[in-house]
Amino acid sequence: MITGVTGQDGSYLSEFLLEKGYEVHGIIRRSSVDFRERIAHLEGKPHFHLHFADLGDSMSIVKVVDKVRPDEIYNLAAQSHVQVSFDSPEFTADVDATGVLRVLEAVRACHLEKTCRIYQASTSELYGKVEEVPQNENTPFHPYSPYAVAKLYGFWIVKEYREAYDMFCCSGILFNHESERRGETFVTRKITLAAARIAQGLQDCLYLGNLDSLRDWGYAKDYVECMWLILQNDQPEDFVIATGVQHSVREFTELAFHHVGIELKFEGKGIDEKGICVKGPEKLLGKTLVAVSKDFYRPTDVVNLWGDPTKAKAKLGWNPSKTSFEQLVKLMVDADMAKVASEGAAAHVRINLAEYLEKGIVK
Ligand code: NAP
Ligand code: F7E
Repeated sequence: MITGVTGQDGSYLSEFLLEKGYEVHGIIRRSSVDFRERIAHLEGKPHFHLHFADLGDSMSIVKVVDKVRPDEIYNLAAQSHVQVSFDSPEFTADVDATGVLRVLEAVRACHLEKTCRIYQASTSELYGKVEEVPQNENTPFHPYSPYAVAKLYGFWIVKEYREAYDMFCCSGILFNHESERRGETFVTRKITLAAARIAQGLQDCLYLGNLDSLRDWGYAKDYVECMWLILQNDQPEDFVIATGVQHSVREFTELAFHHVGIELKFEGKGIDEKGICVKGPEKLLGKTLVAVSKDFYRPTDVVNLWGDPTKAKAKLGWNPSKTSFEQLVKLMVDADMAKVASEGAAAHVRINLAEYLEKGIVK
């Protein structure tokens, strides 16, 4: 059973488990629209089932757990956007903190605590205002957003149920992982989509926040394998999942534009920094293609995430170097170049929305 099945990770994990011969039961929320872009290609497959439930509604979770009686639960559902958690802190706490408790209690209510293994989608955001670089399983937590504080509760309640009730429940402390299916307002996807649009003449400028922020970015498809490996381990344990390689938002931006044939030169500092086109199509030469907007700064920002995946490598045999940073950026840019080229008129609605997002009118 996968909560958050319609999300980036849920869609890749579904494919991974179906490939392994699993019967996959996904949880979806009721929505006024009935198109689930990331899993549309899986709907209708004989071993893929969907159920309505909401992490804010414990009865709905109990009912699905009782009906499905899962051997494994992957709790991926969350309000996962850090900046949005400053705007909706209470909702974020309800889903990302209490929601985890609801899943654990549903398993107990259905008397599955001795048979059902539970994976909790924990996060490098727990390290927040970092106290050590790079971060491993023993690094102290210092959450630095309403999202991270909620996820910290999720982490500790999983640990508590493991010890109090001897349940096989574990947290994967995953560092940022991206893909062509990443939500369009996370920084990597925002950049690759904008690079594709600018290259194809559909957008003038990309507005970003803190260009100095450092992240350890991996490929989501590689990371879902680790979620499964964590539940196949002999013991219930928590693991850091990361590549062990760190880059800045500025470096990601330079590389993404490079892949669409545009070389950027960054000039200025802080809010006045600009990425100017120094090589590329004639009409873009000398133009500011990247600018900084204070709309994308956060009240508190996490700026130095860098994971140490030694334990996952040694105990799970997981390979953190399967997809390099360069390959990740390229595959995301290639996918967005193709998407922008093929969507034509349909892409227009998205483009307008993206412009609103860029200018901070909608966050
Ligand atoms: P995502 O694309 O934002 O997907 C989130 C999923 O949660 C969606 O399926 C969403 O459903 C669902 N959801 C939200 N609120 C819900 C509710 N109240 N009840 C039921 N479902 C709900 O996130 P992701 O990138 O795949 O991340 C998966 C998980 O890993 C999240 O818990 C995230 O916090 C965590 N995480 C992510 C990263 C990363 O870099 N991607 C790193 C560390 C941890 P709708 O489609 O209906 O909105
Ligand atoms: O920001 C900076 C921003 O929103 C990365 C979630 O999956 O990973 C994700 O959270 C960095 C931050 O991801 C913009 O300030 C600059 O320092 O892509 P992001 P995130 O906040 O790291 C963790 C591990 C999770 O658990 C979360 O669920 O980039 N940044 N300019 C920007 N960020 C955004 N979104 N937009 C900008 O324009």
